[in-house]
Amino acid sequence: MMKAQSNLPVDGARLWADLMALAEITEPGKPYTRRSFSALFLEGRAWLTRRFEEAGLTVRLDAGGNLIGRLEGSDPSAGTIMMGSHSDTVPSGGRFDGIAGVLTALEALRSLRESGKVLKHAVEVVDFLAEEPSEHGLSCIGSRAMAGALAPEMLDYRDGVGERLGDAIDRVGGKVANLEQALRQDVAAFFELHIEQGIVLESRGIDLGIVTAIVGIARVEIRFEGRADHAGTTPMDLRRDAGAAAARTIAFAADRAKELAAAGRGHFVATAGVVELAPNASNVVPGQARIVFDIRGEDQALVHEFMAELDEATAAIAEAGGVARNAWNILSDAKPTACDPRLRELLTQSARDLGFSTLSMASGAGHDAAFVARFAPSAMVFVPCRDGRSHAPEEWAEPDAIAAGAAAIYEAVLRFDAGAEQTQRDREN
Ligand code: HGY
Ligand code: MN
Ligand code: MN
Repeated sequence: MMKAQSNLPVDGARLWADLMALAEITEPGKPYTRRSFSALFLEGRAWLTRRFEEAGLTVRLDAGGNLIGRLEGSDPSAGTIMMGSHSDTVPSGGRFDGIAGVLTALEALRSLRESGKVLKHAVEVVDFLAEEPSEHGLSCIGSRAMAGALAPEMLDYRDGVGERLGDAIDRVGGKVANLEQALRQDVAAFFELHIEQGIVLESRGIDLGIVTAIVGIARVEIRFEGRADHAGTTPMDLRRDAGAAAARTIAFAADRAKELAAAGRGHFVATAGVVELAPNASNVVPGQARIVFDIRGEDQALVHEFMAELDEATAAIAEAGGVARNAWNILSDAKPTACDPRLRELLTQSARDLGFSTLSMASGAGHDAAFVARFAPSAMVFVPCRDGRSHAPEEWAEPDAIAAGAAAIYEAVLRFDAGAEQTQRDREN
């Protein structure tokens, strides 16, 4: 268990109060749910805006719909140190996934301002829009926009009620007509705190994780078209059962992914998190089936090998089942991302000098840092979460652990700023 530290440079109690207050803004009876683009999400954004303003930050929304709080530095040529994560949740998710990263960044900035220290760099806290897969089927929407990776065709993805993603971004304050304004050339470093969403740190009694790499994530949508028929009168050998094709596909993927996960080629996982049948009635042979796979790996070649096998298997399953595979859509295919070695070292040293143990580890979860890393050196610090549970209301992290992570980021920001000065002096000598 983390040993509580009293002399941290951040206010852990204030940070915890923020976390619990934002957790209150959730769908009643379905904790904790604050889906991107929803009215509740906007209520959470309004709360964050007030907290950013109370902390003395200048606040804006960029063209990608990202909420940004900023504290200017003493040297405009030094650029910006950015921190942040996301405030949206999965359905019935947790109170810490993403939210801890936004609020620890806010706490670090508040503490920095209250300390009277003025950094050379400007410092920002960012709440990235829609990190979780939105109802349109896309994740990391705001950080993709900032990285110039929000492709025009993605803006036409529609949600369950037919709203275009581009219209949704505009509706929450972005401006897709001027997406290029979201691009950043000024970010010198990015730090993201996140709960681990796994069990490694807690099970090994380590205080903080320093992330080496973030897995690449591909999402594939598959549709089968059979024929809806009476479930009682249609002979088995005449059925064109789209549901049976989906079931065979999911079983194939689960077995094959388990084999590849043990192949010694780094972290590898795959799951069918979305399975829809139509007309979805117990006494009707399913005429349609829709599956969305989430496939992740540290080794992108392995992800692509698995996708090729899945493509082949589903074509054979469709053929054998007398159904058509009428959609094979690669919704997204983000490559694995290495975290910046220098920032990792800064985080590790900062954590250790504050008295915390650290472990270098990969991230099986995707994060906004994976897109920020396309335009700025990026690093992540993980905080243990109880039983490794996440994406569930049971998600929990200890107040002291969150405060430790905030302190490590605070310290790493100071050292980066000072280090830049040192590097500057080295360059000049
Ligand atoms: O799915 C993920 O890895 C992240 O929580 N969006
Ligand atoms: Mn998540
Ligand atoms: Mn997250």
